[in-house]
Amino acid sequence: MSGLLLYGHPDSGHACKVALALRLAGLDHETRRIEIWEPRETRPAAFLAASPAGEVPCLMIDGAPHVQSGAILLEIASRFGVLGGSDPQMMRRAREVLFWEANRIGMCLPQLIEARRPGGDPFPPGALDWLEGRFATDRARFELLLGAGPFFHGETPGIADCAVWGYVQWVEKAGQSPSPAMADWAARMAALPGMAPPAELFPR
Ligand SMILES: N[C@@H](CCC(=O)N[C@@H](CS)C(=O)NCC(=O)O)C(=O)O
Repeated sequence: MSGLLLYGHPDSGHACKVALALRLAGLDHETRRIEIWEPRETRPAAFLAASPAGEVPCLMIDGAPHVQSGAILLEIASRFGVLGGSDPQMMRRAREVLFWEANRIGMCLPQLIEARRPGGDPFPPGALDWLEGRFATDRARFELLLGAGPFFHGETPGIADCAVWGYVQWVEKAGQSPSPAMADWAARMAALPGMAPPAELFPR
């Protein structure tokens, strides 16, 4: 067994971010699918011991659990010196984009997707309008942060690109439309060697 084991699910953009980072960095790893739509108590004991909240992603590094997608991305970059991790300027950039993503786009897009899931709990009145308003702001900020691109880390993608891609990959599924800059960036991400559909990232 390799030293890296990632627990995740194809419907989790948070888990997809980490899977993509491992693939782009060429880090040998295993993945294990956790059925996040089934009750928590049905999840494997080894996973629940590693991720006490029962959430994915959880990355085991040499047997030690790491949770929270942004923290995991920072750990991968700094520990292995990949995807911007070998350059302090790139790590500063990564932290800025990761915190923005977690607070903004990585908050409203998952909720907009959840609001459309058949069988999901209904959202309170006004919540969808509020989330859509936030996304409109985030879409404009995306362009500002990306700058001249082509990636958030410049000429080659880094952990910031992985973080933003986690949910921007599903912008249409969230009922939103990308800006031209977002659509172009998403197309560049989709063309990266190592990119794979979510179901392939976490096969059954
Ligand atoms: N802030 C966390 C979010 C983790 C999260 O919400 N995971 C969801 C899937 S996207 C999950 O595991 N849900 C199953 C559950 O809570 O039972 C991160 O960035 O990793």
